[in-house]
Amino acid sequence: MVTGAFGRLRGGLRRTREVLGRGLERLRTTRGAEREHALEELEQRLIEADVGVEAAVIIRDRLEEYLRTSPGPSLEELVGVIRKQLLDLMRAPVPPPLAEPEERVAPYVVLIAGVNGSGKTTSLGKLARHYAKEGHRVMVGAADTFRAAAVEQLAIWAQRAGADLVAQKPGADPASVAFDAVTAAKARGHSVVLLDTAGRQHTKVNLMNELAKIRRVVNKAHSGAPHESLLVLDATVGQNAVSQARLFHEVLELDGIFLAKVDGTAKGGVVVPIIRELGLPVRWLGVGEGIDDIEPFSPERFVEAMLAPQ
Ligand SMILES: Nc1nc2c(ncn2[C@@H]2O[C@H](COP(=O)(O)OP(=O)(O)OP(=O)(O)O)[C@@H](O)[C@H]2O)c(=O)[nH]1
Ligand SMILES: [Mg+2]
Repeated sequence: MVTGAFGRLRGGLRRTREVLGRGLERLRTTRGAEREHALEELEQRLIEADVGVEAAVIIRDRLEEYLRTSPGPSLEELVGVIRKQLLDLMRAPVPPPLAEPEERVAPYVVLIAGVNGSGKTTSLGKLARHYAKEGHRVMVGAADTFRAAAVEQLAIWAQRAGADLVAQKPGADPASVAFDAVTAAKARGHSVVLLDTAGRQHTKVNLMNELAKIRRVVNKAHSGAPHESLLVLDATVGQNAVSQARLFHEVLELDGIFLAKVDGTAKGGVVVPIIRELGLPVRWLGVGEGIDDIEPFSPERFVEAMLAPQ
């Protein structure tokens, strides 16, 4: 794991942590009607951190119950109550973790999708570097043929990561590029293929169908592929990420989420409704614009970063 990644994750969740910390402090130091008010406020703060209304109400109820039996709690105790609740909420039934790229399935193909500007290309660059560092030979396919600049941007990331690139002219059929990339990777012995796609609004049916086509064609190039369809979500959009994920999931049968831009948002709590309401695993967190600003998702580390003081 990247040194300092936890620091960056904590840095990213600083605003969420401060907001919750202040709420808990008020809860600890008040009594009676004022405490009632502090509970209301904390519930509101949780909703603002985008954990979802359902989770916010569950956590509030649990805190209320705790305060009834322990009217003078320490801050640590209150943090402990929220920590346990958040972890329980994130342990909702989620499909088991996927197999990591294995020799047996090589090349392991990852299809990357998402709305415009969510962070797809950057996140792909981070994944390319991650897999290259693990000793994989990585091929990158430029299936975003929509803008000429998209290929150039991807080529830079591929070079930084030490990955090879397959691209065609702007305007080419994205499914054909994806097919070429997977076929070339098979022929040249790459063990991981990462496919970049153009940003698309989840409400545009024809663009969503194009993704389904890429998926089908990739499967023709290599049976079992794509082994992983990853949706890149921008954490700063909060709850809207959940509806995006729902529609992409319908078309792509997603295997997981790459939650980008967790740094600098107070909406990091959105991982809770993503896991709970969609039953999709969050696989990765993007915690900055650099190639090493990636962190595998772990509920424990995430909750720790969200709550731990100092
Ligand atoms: N702070 C921060 N910025 C990020 C992160 N990931 C991506 N970005 C920034 O988000 C912006 C968009 O990133 P791209 O990777 O180009 O997004 P995209 O989804 O490929 O965009 P399109 O291909 O145009 O749809 C860039 O300015 C990135 O630097 C992250 O984890 N943290
Ligand atoms: Mg892009």
